[in-house]
Amino acid sequence: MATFFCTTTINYYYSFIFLIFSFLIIPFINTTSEPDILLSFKSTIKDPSNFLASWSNTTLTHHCNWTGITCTNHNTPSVTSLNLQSFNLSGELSPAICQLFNLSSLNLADNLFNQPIPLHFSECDSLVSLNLSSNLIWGTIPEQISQFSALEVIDFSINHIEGKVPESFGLLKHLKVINFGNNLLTGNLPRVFGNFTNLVVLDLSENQFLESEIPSDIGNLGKLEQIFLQNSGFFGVFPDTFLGLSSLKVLDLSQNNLTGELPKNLGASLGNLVSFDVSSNKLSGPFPNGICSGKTLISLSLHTNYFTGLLPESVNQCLNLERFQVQNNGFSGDFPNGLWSLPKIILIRGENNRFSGEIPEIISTAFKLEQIQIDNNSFTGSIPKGLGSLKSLYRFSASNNRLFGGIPPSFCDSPVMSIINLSHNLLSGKIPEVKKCRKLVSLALADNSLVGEIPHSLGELPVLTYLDLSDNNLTGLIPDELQNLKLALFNVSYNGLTGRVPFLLLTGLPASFLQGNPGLCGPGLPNSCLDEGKQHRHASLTKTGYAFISIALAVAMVMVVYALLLIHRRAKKRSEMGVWHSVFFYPLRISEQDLVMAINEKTAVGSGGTFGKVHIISLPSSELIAVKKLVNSGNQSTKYLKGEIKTLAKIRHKNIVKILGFCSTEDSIFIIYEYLPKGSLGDILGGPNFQMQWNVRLRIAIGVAHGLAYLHNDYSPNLLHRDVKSTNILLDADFEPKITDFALDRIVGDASFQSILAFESPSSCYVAPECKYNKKATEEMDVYSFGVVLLELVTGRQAGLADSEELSLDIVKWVRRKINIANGSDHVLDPRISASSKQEMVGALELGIHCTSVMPEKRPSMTEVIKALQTLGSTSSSRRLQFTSSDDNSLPV
Ligand SMILES: *[C@@H]1O[C@H](CO)[C@@H](O)[C@H](O)[C@H]1NC(C)=O
Ligand SMILES: *[C@@H]1O[C@H](CO)[C@@H](O)[C@H](O)[C@H]1NC(C)=O
Ligand SMILES: *[C@@H]1O[C@H](CO)[C@@H](O)[C@H](O)[C@H]1NC(C)=O
Ligand SMILES: *[C@@H]1O[C@H](CO)[C@@H](O)[C@H](O)[C@H]1NC(C)=O
Ligand SMILES: *[C@@H]1O[C@H](CO)[C@@H](O)[C@H](O)[C@H]1NC(C)=O
Ligand SMILES: *[C@@H]1O[C@H](CO)[C@@H](O)[C@H](O)[C@H]1NC(C)=O
Ligand SMILES: *[C@@H]1O[C@H](CO)[C@@H](O)[C@H](O)[C@H]1NC(C)=O
Ligand SMILES: *[C@@H]1O[C@H](CO)[C@@H](O)[C@H](O)[C@H]1NC(C)=O
Ligand SMILES: CC(=O)N[C@H]1CO[C@H](CO)[C@@H](O)[C@@H]1O
Repeated sequence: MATFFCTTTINYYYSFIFLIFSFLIIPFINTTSEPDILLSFKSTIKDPSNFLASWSNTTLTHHCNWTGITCTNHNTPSVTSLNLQSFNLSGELSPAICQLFNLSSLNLADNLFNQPIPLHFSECDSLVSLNLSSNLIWGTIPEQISQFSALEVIDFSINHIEGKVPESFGLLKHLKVINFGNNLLTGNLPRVFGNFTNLVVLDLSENQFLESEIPSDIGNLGKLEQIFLQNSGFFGVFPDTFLGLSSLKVLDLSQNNLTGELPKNLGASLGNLVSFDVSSNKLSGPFPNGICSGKTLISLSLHTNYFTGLLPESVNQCLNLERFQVQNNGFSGDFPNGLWSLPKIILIRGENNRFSGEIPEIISTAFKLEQIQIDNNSFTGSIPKGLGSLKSLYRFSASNNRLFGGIPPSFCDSPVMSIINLSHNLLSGKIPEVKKCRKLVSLALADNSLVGEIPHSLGELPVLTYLDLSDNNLTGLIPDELQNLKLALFNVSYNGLTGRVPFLLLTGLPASFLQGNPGLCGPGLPNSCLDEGKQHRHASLTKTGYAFISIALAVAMVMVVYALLLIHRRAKKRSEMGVWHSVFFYPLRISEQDLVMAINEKTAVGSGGTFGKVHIISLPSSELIAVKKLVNSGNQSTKYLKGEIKTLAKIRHKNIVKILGFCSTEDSIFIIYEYLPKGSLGDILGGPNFQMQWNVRLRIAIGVAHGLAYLHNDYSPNLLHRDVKSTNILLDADFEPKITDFALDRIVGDASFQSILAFESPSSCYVAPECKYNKKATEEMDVYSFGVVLLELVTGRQAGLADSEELSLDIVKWVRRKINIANGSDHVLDPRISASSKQEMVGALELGIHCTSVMPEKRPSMTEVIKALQTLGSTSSSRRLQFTSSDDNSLPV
């Protein structure tokens, strides 16, 4: 405080006065009342949503009753805990709070504090727990972290903390919970973890830039219950010392670079383990002998009462185990047999290894099992009949093994079963009738030796969406009942099926694969069902005399008439089924039926947009159109839908793709766009020989910016694009960009839009970081996405692509790291472009960084972007890239 007032005033006299003055106020501050301390803390905080409204000296509420505050139960109550989690707060964290002498817990998690680690909180003498998780904390962990020597709980997870963990961290000996998960820590971990003898939870997960062996001294921590080190660049072996972790319940070492075998006695020493995950590493060798060993456990599950106390120690292994995940490694040898019958086991994943062994019948006693995935191994034996008694099982996938024998009739008895994959095995016999699994979504039995007919009962499963029965020896007709399903995939290729293909399976609504069944007939197939009659006639002609000609002709006529009637009736049925609404804003000579028939796998192009594939269709006039099929969630009335699409279709701007028309039914909406021959910028960027001059790239950037600015400002109503990315930027023959897939939220509805986006691109690097906090879409979010595209143009890299040296998938982080490590832009600019364009590229890079600022309010508007891009082309004054963390301290570098 004193030094704060002692600025370098020239006049000593005033300094002296100030000095005396500040000595006077120190004792005053020390005795400040708790409400005043809290108000002073509040005064530097931004609280846009007014969550702290109750913090006020004008109300009569006692400060212990203010939002987020907990006090002691004394007659003079005093603040012990401050919980301001998820209040949307930002601004400055003032040290004033440390004057609350009894404050032991401070939780500021899930806010927007944007600053380095607040070391001044180490002045809070009683503080035991500090939670700053999910903020925008940046910078390194300073040596002075040791000042927090009283802390027991430190949670700095989900921030942007970078750099090495300093040795001095080891001085925080009282720590019980360490959580630095989801940050940007780098380098090797210091050997200080043995210091934390009280540690219960250790989380260093999701620090992809760490490069460290697992500190073996963690194994000395007898109280440790949870270890989370997943996806953090750990290499080397699984430490032997972990065998000493007798309290351990959760161990997650997945998605690292661990090698070698697991220690031999692993099972025996992890008796309390609930969750074991070493998936996606490079571990190898046989699984430790006897982990969750089979025989003893079977007898245990039957005779627990008699055996207690007498059993060898190893029997207690794994009894608490619920989740076992060893997938994506190089393990070999027999799969630990005892796992299949553990009393609490919920999840077993061992796919993509070289395990052998059988799934035992005793699996029927593992009644908590929900999920089994053992695809791509060498399992043998048959599918246990007991599977049907597991009432919680919702996924059983064992494709790509050597399972043989028949599929037991009970295989789909679990009432929650939703995914079954037994493709690529040696299964034989018929497909049993299925009735009980009303939640089955996906059934894959491809590439086995199944015979007999496709069960009609499949048509009664209300949510079956993927059905793959290809590469078997199935015979008979395709059941008409399958038309009742809303299939997305229907594959029966390479069987021995015969007869007419049910009409709705042919019309292109599901992706149908029918080839390799010479006996099938129907429109679009090599055999049309009408021809059957003709062949028949010829055959009879050669065999019989002329006397029968007239009879044969008559028969053929009857058959033709019958077939025509049938088609007519079905077509009628079909048109009754779906009511079509269509509006063309352009003279398109295509009927709705032709349009729907043309939407199939053959016409699908490109990497597929987020909201559905695009199909390129040739009109009879040989013009091409692009059609996008969206799912109609049915929330919008047809009238509303028409209105919305008309609104979008009226947009006329040279950088925005034209909408030519649309059709809709109950299930689907087809939007017809103009066709652009060059495809999307994203496809070109990702192509094998991407080459593009800088002036072309700059023109694309300017065009896209014009298109977005038009949507944001000039078009009425103002629109947001909401899905700007390079695959939504199409190029015409002259490389003039046109943006597509704009404002689809207005068509599918906001809720569907959000959920589709979240499902199809959960961590897309085009999505602005504030989308996590703020569900309401803003112009700034579009600007962020545009900035990502601009960075793609400058670097020549695809936004989400890993390069060989780094794991970073996010181009924004990649660019910032490169610039700060190399202290300049040279390593970021696309080397394929000649040095003469460098200055303009640096300018565009700067703009891209500006647009992708973490703080939305720091981003320029699209209009400003256009100006900046246009002046780039004209000025070539020397600019130097200056970008430090203080310019935009929101993002780590
Ligand atoms: C309430 O606090 C504000 C500043 O925090 C101060 O200006 C005001 O005088 C205080 N009012 C009362 C009644 O204490
Ligand atoms: C907080 O409010 C409750 C009722 O709302 C009251 O009973 C209690 O005495 C208040 N606590 C303090 C410390 O004023
Ligand atoms: C968070 O604050 C922003 C403004 O900074 C506001 O738009 C948003 O609605 C707030 N969110 C919540 C959950 O209050
Ligand atoms: C810190 O707050 C986050 C966010 O609510 C919470 O998930 C986490 O459990 C808290 N950390 C600790 C150690 O309690
Ligand atoms: C704790 O770790 C530090 C290194 O940071 C070391 O100097 C110190 O000796 C260790 N203390 C104990 C008790 O192990
Ligand atoms: C994993 O380790 C191997 C060699 O031990 C190394 O070549 C490779 O780069 C590492 N991969 C990652 C992602 O760290
Ligand atoms: C199958 O597992 C092996 C490892 O055993 C792996 O190399 C291979 O890529 C996997 N195949 C598929 C299709 O995932
Ligand atoms: C299945 O069909 C193939 C070829 O048509 C044949 O070679 C094979 O023996 C058949 N298998 C069974 C089990 O019928
Ligand atoms: C209830 C409680 O712990 N009160 C303490 C708060 O802090 C003051 C000053 O350190 C102590 O004197 C109280 O005992």
